[in-house]
Amino acid sequence: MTSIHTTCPYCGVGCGVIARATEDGWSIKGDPDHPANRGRLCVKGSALAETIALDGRLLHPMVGGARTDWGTALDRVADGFGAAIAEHGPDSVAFYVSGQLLTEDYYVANKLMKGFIGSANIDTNSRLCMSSTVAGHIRAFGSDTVPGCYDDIELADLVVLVGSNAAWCHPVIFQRLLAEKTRRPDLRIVVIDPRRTATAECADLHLAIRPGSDAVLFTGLLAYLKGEEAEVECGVALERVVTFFDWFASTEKVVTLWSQGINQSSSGTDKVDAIINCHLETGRIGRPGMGPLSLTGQPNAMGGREVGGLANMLAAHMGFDDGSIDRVGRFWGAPNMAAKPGLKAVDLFGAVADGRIKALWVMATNPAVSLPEADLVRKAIMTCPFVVVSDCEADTDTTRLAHVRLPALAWGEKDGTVTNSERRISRQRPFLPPPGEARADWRIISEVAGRMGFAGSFAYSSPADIFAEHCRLTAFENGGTRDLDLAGLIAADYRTLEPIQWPVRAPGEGTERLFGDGRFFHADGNARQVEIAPRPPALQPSPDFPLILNTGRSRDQWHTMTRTGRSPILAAHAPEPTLSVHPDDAARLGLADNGLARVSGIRSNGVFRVVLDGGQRPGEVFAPIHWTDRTASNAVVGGLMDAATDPVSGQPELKHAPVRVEPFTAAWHGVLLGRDSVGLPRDIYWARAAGRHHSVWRLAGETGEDWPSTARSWLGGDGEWIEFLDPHRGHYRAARLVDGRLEGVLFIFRWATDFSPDWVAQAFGHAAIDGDERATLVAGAPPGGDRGRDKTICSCFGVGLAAIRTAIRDHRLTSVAEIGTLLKAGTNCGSCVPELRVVLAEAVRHS
Ligand SMILES: Nc1nc2c(c(=O)[nH]1)N[C@H]1C(S)=C(S)[C@@H](COP(=O)(O)OP(=O)(O)OC[C@H]3O[C@@H](n4cnc5c(=O)[nH]c(N)nc54)[C@H](O)[C@@H]3O)O[C@H]1N2
Ligand SMILES: Nc1nc2c(c(=O)[nH]1)N[C@H]1C(S)=C(S)[C@@H](COP(=O)(O)OP(=O)(O)OC[C@H]3O[C@@H](n4cnc5c(=O)[nH]c(N)nc54)[C@H](O)[C@@H]3O)O[C@H]1N2
Ligand code: SF4
Ligand SMILES: [Mo]
Repeated sequence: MTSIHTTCPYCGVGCGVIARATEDGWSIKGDPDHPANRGRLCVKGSALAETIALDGRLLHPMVGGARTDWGTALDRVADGFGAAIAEHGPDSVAFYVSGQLLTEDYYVANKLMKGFIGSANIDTNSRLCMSSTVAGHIRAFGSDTVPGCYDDIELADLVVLVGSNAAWCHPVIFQRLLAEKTRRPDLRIVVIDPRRTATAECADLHLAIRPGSDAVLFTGLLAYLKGEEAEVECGVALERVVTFFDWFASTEKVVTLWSQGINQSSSGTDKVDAIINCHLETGRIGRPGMGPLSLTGQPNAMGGREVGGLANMLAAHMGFDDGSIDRVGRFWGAPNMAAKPGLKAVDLFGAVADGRIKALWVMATNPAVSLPEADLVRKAIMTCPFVVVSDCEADTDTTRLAHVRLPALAWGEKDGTVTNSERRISRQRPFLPPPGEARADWRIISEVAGRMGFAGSFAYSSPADIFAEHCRLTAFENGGTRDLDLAGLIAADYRTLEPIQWPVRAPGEGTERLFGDGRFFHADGNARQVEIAPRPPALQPSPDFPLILNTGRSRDQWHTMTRTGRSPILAAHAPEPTLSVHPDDAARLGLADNGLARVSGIRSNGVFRVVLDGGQRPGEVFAPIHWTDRTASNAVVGGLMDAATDPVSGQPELKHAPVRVEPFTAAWHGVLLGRDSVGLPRDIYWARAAGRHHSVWRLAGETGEDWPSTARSWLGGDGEWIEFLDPHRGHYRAARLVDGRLEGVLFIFRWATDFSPDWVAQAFGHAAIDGDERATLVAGAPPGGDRGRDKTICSCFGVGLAAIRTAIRDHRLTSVAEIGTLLKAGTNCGSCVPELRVVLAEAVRHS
């Protein structure tokens, strides 16, 4: 039986997984020998096998919407870039790449742009993600170094999570923390986040600070640690702040974890340094159980930093000083070394918009959704004379805008390395054959380089070749002057490479921690405490836009859903784009729980399902980032965000936008189940979620419709129709069958409802619908049962909220462990444990 050891393609925890062939597909399990997860997986990792089907994949090169062969497509790309460079110079072209590329892909893209095209206009979506941390590290340490490791989290006596919802976004690290807390209840957890998140639910102390005030808090902490007077106005009662300061001051083993609540800010670099200052002041860095530890988002955010994927870094953790440019140029034998940093993501798309960029190549990212001012970004891409997109998916909001689409290998097919948040390099190994004509990104880029006249320097035959070259560059004239040194991996057997933490100066010798010896990478060998003057977010609420929109992640989806969106298991937790609103705000604004709201930003608007959430601060609403024009009528939060950036890092302020929220008053509500894409208009509300053999659309509209004809335009006209119309109550139900097979159903109600026709969903799995079943298709209720939609809490075992509440009540359950014993909920991946704790606590409050 085949079994392949590889690495999860989602978050920066970098869990090892084992893929095994089974009779009917693949099983994905946690790798017990991988040091990041020791066998654990979260719900996204556990559901990977559901995401490897080929429907929706881009399988052939496409030029101008028509399928073509690779030779033609690659010529077209090389010509398009070559012509722009010849006419307008190297800075008239740009690559926009991604932390979801493998290190080898990333290395080749960077080398082509910075050494051979002769521009540094290559930037990455990590600009939106980790760039403030990179800049903060460099200012403090003289290098972009993560000093510690995951084991420190378990060795600490105080773990502070700032702007991190690790329970949902780095679930396996969070589970390691909770397991240690169970073993050692004295271990304290502090969470600093304006929202009461699943992470905050598990904390000993939650500081629900005013958004953007982290630097006030941490400069206050620094003053406290120095014994100075501190004034700390951050929207939290002083005694809670003092408790945090006391705990921090009096605990030697402190680890501070942070993520996007810190980075995605117009003062993110300062916030990072405000945190690091407190660790430098107390000398708590690089020793077991202590240190600042940034949690990286994407599977290879770190690898991208290592090769120089950011426009302001050159390669192998070297910058744009003359010595480095000369050194890298000699190593590459490069004819056209870039002499200065290139455009950072937001500016890069600004240059696309104003016509300075004539040719753009986007790889492994979806900027039409994920950049701030996403509507302007779309317009910019549409006006760019030549746009290439490499992606695994055929139809994304970005691939739609491309002149040339290039099919890339996806996870399970591609082969290379990634680096996780603790500097650990792991292999991603293929276990599936390349589908269609898809190719590895490194190969696509190398072939374009060859066609541009650089064949000799891009003659790679495997990712192992590229990795060895990357390792040699990190070691080249290093002599201990640079943190990133992979000398010990140059001759390693790539095939069997075991997970290892850099620097690896000699074979087999990884590095758990740096800086424990007090030596840093500034010229004088010291670290720097950067003086911070806290600044508020760029835009504040105004009478027109009185609320603050905060954005981030949902538990079971990944970014723009191109992979997770295929899984019915993952869709169950949050099938619609939500807006979390404090009940007092909702009452004031006339919003109902489970109703709809229109959110208007300065440039754009969207429609979201309202969720009342007492864990929101009044005046602030929260929306997840996952919905696109492919999965919802109008819920791209990127369009609502402003493009204010951090002056040092260039990272945009993606956690803070002034908005207005109003009820979206629906005249009707509906549920549609169908097999393929259906032709829904964008002036109604809809959101699509994956089902087993179909998709489910939830619908609502502001004006009435002629249902029989509307149903035909949405579901397709031909075939056999079964219909039920009750004009008096405003109900309409219809099913369309073709050759006895169910193709689609539509249910319309006048009132918002939890209606979930699960019995109809099953009918999509049947080859033909028999007489008895036909009668149930347009029934308003299941053949004798419960009609409500239950919120899924445990995705692994499909356990819903109602069942958990009933079990707690009927069996007088008092712990998460007891719920697990009875219902299995929470016993596989553990991602839902924080939610189970909330349900338990509520049940206790109400009993
Ligand atoms: N399920 C899931 N997991 C993921 C991803 C995913 O798409 N889905 N994506 C991965 C990626 S690329 C990334 S970058 C990480 C992101 O991981 P996280 O950063 O943990 O996730 P986010 O939800 O973006 O934001 C974290 C928190 O920042 C808080 N926040 C907002 N403003 C402030 C503020 O001013 N101060 C503080 N202290 N907090 C604030 C938000 O309320 C939010 O709870 O997740 C990774 N893991
Ligand atoms: N408002 C707001 N906006 C945000 C954020 C936020 O918190 N709030 N977070 C930001 C952050 S931290 C991030 S990381 C970004 C993420 O945003 P994006 O990077 O835009 O989102 P993804 O959906 O991950 O896009 C990855 C694309 O690459 C494709 N892909 C996957 N693997 C490969 C591969 O190997 N090769 C190729 N060629 N293609 C591949 C996928 O099919 C998908 O289309 O969003 C940012 N935008
Ligand atoms: S925590 Fe979950 S998403 Fe992140 S790497 Fe591990 S299994 Fe994958
Ligand atoms: Mo990210």
